[in-house]
Amino acid sequence: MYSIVKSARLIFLLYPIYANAQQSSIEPDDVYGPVVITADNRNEPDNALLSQRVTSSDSATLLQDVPGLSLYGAGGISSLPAIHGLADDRVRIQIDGMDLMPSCPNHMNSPLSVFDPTTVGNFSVMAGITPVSAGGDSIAGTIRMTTAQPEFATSQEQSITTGQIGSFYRSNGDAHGASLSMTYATETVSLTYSGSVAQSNDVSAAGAFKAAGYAAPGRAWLAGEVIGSTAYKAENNRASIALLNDKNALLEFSASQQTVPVELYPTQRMDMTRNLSTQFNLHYRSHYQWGELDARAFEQITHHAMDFGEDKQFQYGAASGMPMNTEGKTRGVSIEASVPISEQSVIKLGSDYLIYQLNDWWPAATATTGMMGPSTFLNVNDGQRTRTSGYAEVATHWSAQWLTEVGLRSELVSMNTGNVQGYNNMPLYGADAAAFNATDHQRSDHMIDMSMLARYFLSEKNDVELGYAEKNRAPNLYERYTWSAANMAAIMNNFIGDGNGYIGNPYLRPEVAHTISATWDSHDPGKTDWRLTLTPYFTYVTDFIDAQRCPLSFSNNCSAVNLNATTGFVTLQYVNQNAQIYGADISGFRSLGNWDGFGEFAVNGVMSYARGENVSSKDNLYNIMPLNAKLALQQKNRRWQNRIEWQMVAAKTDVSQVRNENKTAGYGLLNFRSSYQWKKFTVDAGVENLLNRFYDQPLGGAYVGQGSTMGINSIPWGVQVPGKGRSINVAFNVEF
Ligand SMILES: [Cu+2]
Repeated sequence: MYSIVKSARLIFLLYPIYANAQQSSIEPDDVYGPVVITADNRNEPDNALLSQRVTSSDSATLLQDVPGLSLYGAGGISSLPAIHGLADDRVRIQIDGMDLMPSCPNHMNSPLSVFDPTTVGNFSVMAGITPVSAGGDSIAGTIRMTTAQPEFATSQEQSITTGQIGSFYRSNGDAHGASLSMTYATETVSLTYSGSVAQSNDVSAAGAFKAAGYAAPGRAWLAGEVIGSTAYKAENNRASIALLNDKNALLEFSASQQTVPVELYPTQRMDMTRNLSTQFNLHYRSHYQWGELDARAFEQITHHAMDFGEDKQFQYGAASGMPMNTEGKTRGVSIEASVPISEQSVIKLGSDYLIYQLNDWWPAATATTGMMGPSTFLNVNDGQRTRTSGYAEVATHWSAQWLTEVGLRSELVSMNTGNVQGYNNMPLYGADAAAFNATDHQRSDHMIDMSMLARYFLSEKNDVELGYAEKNRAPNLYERYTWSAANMAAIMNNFIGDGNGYIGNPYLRPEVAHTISATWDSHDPGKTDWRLTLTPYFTYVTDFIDAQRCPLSFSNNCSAVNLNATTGFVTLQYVNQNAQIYGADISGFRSLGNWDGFGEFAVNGVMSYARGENVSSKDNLYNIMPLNAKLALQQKNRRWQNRIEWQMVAAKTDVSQVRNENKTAGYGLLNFRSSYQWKKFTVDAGVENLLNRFYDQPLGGAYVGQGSTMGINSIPWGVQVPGKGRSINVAFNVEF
């Protein structure tokens, strides 16, 4: 059995390796040094992917050890990755080559959340300076996730049948689940099915962070340490077929679907009561005399429904709940050719076309005219956003020491939406709707991205990299087209989990980020004994989409009290301002060698610092991870691996004042993980938060997980979502 991963690394790496162009073959690691995490290299010292699956059913958490990457808390399986302090839509997320985006006013169904961690084959993270071929309509960086590559039989084997089955249990939240995958393959055809289920109850912090009591009128009792609205249940299915011809051309088609019957959100006023996300992906890749061709067509269809979940008040007078529905559809095609143009250079030419359609509507909750009736509230009506782009990128190996990469990308983002209406035409909704409908909604943004990167190999032990990038992101449909300044409607539009209400702004311009970044990478010649990398960076963003307090001139729903409040939840409107983010990441490892009878020992560590400032308002940017470090000691002999990890996080004191962001205290945590492998059987076990320390997650968001969440300040303000208390985790996996 062999996997085409080795012969076709190009599927997930940035630069193809040309079999017949030895000298000019350029490895992506040479140029961008993306952090690549694979499920296939369990034996590598710093591989954490497989063993991390035991700790979480949230795919994004597999990235938590990547330098410079942090996670915004959300639902149990849908945290949002941030790169150097910039999160969500600012990060380009590609899953098996598909550019996906959430379809929800709270970004509950983020791209990574619709794929289970057990389907992740490989992650590649490009921070800051992203090649234009991997970027577009994003300013922070790119995360590429690929599922396992198709396997084919060798000519001796004729056919193969392989698979694996696994299961896990986590004590905190009584989380459990199972996964299965099966592959049947001949030399030319490979069929794979994979499926998984995962569920959890509400998880608990290490101690009480609010008073015990009924979660909300008519709801069950919640203990003081239980973090309300953290339960979830999800099912994933994926089937794929891949065909490989004798010229090594690959044609693959996959269909995947996730059903989430329920996922509760401690940081949102609403919960996900159903989400059905379906993806179809057709991919072709082939080598020709002139180079390499890669083409793709895909579609994602999302049906999303929200209401108040089991920890939030459901009955508000005559209104039973507040149904909110979203439907999103993304269709995309992309084509890319890589052509060697000289002994030293490869050019990559590509084009993408993407059309995204969105409807977001809230059916009446009462038959009478009032807060929520009798008509349907149209939050985004017939929204459309299309991206058309083309790029060229040249990588050149000038000598054995030195290589460069330059790229240019042109992108046109066009969007439009239909007219809107509130639950009724009373002044609360009528005036805002009329003002929105009176404006022209059509927008076109032409954006030019540029990246330049040089890498110089100073010696066997040292190399340096220096880069500059200019990147653009056009506003999303919610940022431009949500229109109601009524508190109750505005708080339903919130991506970032700060509990505040957000109002769109049709006059937003695209964000333009200028980033300079350098990496100094020092290591032993084989990169096996020790390594130390340091990456300082600086990003200046013009027209950064931040927020201002709801301006009195915008709507009669905006109030002077809201304008000046230094506590409590507030309503905000998106606005273009200038911002800067600077910081540095340090990471490294050192082998401690073989200790008699105990196996190989190694230490590794990562430390990140970031500072984000709004230059226009002199405020701090929201949710910037304070100084933090992780130090781990690992031991490995043939079957056993053990890892003890110490995580240290400083206090978060630079907070966004416009959002009344919560400060958090510093903390330290110990985690322990162990893995035992015997033939085809693997057991992973671990204890998270070994000492059961209480802490507030700096990026956990504002706690709005229980109570009367429909009223902007009908729930306590100032409570941060705490981190989980101790959890004992076990998982097993059998290959066959
Ligand atoms: Cu939602």
